[in-house]
Amino acid sequence: MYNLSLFDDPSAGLPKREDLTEGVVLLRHFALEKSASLISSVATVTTLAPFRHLMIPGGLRMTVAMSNCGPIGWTSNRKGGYRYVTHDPDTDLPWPPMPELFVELACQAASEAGFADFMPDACLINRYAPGTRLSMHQDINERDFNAPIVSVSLGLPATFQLGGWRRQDVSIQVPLVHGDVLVWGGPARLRYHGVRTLKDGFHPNTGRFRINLTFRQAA
Ligand code: MD6
Ligand code: FE
Repeated sequence: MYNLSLFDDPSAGLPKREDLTEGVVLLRHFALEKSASLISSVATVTTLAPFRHLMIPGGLRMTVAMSNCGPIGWTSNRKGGYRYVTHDPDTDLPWPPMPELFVELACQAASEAGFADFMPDACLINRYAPGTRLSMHQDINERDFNAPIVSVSLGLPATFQLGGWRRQDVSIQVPLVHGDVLVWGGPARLRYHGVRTLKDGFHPNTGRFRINLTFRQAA
């Protein structure tokens, strides 16, 4: 079980900023101060656009639950495949607006990592329960691969797998904890990546969940 204690901060002593590979910057605890507000905004957004387990083209359901906010949102179903849409297919309503706090944080993180002028139009919200995982994939549904992706981790810790440009390439394991921000772009933009099976635990801010926000310039 993972429980937060003052005495076992897994990122204690690690650098605040780390270049993991060309184009991937880990900003440790970058979102920590805003984390409580981020989590309450996630609750508001997902009241309007509830978390759901999307079906992938092969007919399987994802174990990770997803929602979106912003002008466009990522979705998938059996027939249409992976794509961005302006309306939530479950409610036929536009996705909830992206909270100002989200935009601010994403732009600050991008700029800190060396990507000026980042302006997200999509925020995908992933929710992991213990036992769930995200298999290795590339993010290829965005229009312009020159824009980075900003990824914010909240709640239970996870191991992020950072792979190469082919699915079978070896990956490095990156531990991500509450408040960490990963900025992902440039030559790394099309690397395979995934999230290993979440371990059980309890986090004071999210309970038995990990929440991940990925900000994209998708349209
Ligand atoms: C996650 N993240 O951390 C899943 N994709 O829950 C992603 O799939 C991801 O963190 C592109 C860029 C950064 C990411
Ligand atoms: Fe991804």
